[in-house]
Amino acid sequence: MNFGPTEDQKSLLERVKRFAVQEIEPIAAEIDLKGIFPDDVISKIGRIGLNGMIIPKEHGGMGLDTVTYAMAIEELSRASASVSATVSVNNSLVCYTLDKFGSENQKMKFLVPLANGTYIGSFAVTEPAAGTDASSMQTTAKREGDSFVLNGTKIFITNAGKSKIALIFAMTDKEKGVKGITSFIVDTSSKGFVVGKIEDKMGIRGSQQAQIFFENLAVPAENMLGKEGEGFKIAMSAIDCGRIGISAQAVGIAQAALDDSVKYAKERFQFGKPIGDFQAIQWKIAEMVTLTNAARLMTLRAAWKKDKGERFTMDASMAKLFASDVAMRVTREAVQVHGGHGYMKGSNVERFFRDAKITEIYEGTSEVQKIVISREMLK
Ligand code: COS
Repeated sequence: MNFGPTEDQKSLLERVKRFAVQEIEPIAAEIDLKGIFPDDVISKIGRIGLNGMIIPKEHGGMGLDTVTYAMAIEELSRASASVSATVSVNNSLVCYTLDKFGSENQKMKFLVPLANGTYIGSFAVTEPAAGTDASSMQTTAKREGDSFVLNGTKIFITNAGKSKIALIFAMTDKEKGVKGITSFIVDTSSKGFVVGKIEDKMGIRGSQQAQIFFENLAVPAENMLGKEGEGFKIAMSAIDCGRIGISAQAVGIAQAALDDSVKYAKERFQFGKPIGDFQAIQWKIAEMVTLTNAARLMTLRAAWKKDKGERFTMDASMAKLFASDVAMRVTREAVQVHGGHGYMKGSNVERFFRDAKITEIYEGTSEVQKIVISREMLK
């Protein structure tokens, strides 16, 4: 077992860090405040390969393992969780899923441009009446000749309105419940694909989430991903990988909050000395660093199990459950360390605190992670 990064990992992470510091950090507060999707930065991220990190080189990606991917997502998240949300969805939910379940033709046509940064993708499971209970989805896909015709509504879809390719999950046979869900690769410029309201959110305000409507949207049958009725398993498998990305994001947010708190504790003087000289602050810093390191280890271990080809569902859920809780606890303490300054709009820790909350909700709430973990333990 080796806890240190390899030379290759070090060199990639240095490049990602440089990019994050030079290109993302300077705009992070503004994109949050104004709720702007940073098109230029996301395009640059695509051009340097970070949108297809875990995809083999022959399909347009960087061919990295998941451990390295998680480290890179952490690095991006330290600068902006809004940016890393877009990157994580594209890598884990979209590219990984196409790589795992797509045919060679589908990979050449859709995965290559998604992994090499030409396009970004989105992943649409959630509906007004189907969030945690994905099996209750109402979107239907009816076979008509060589096509499936989709009707329905999706909500909270990350990258909607920005993505060229969307993975859409729809009911091809309602009677069969979860076994009646099928997955489709959809060109979002098709007739009948309508992007609705763009959400105004508490955090990750520089990422874009929107509603999508399907109005007799015809999808060629050859764009079915996997087999008919396999959609739920495909979605769950995608989200397993996605949860590693969100854990890494949570670790990055916590690390950024910790870094700012350590700096502030040395600079801020009260009663004639830095506040870091007081045990009240020292204990907070000690707990923050311990929790953040533990969350990182769990995240990297889940990624390592995936890389070894082992079942990693429970590890990904444990990592996300723990890391998202750590992100909340550490950012709450970071605001406390900063006092009134940390409560003001425009302070980094105020943004980190709001960004952290989503990691307990998306790609499966903390309550869902407990269901997944306990089921594995008790089966
Ligand atoms: N990977 C692959 N297959 C999986 C899987 C996984 N992680 N989890 C479940 N499956 C398979 C099961 O093996 C089962 O197939 P078989 O009957 O052939 O064995 C099938 O999927 C149905 O599984 P299950 O009966 O466990 O489904 P449930 O409806 O009971 O699942 C939970 C319940 C809550 C665990 C599930 O619905 C879930 O994770 N929901 C959260 C969804 C989510 O994260 N939503 C966020 C928005 S999407 S980004």
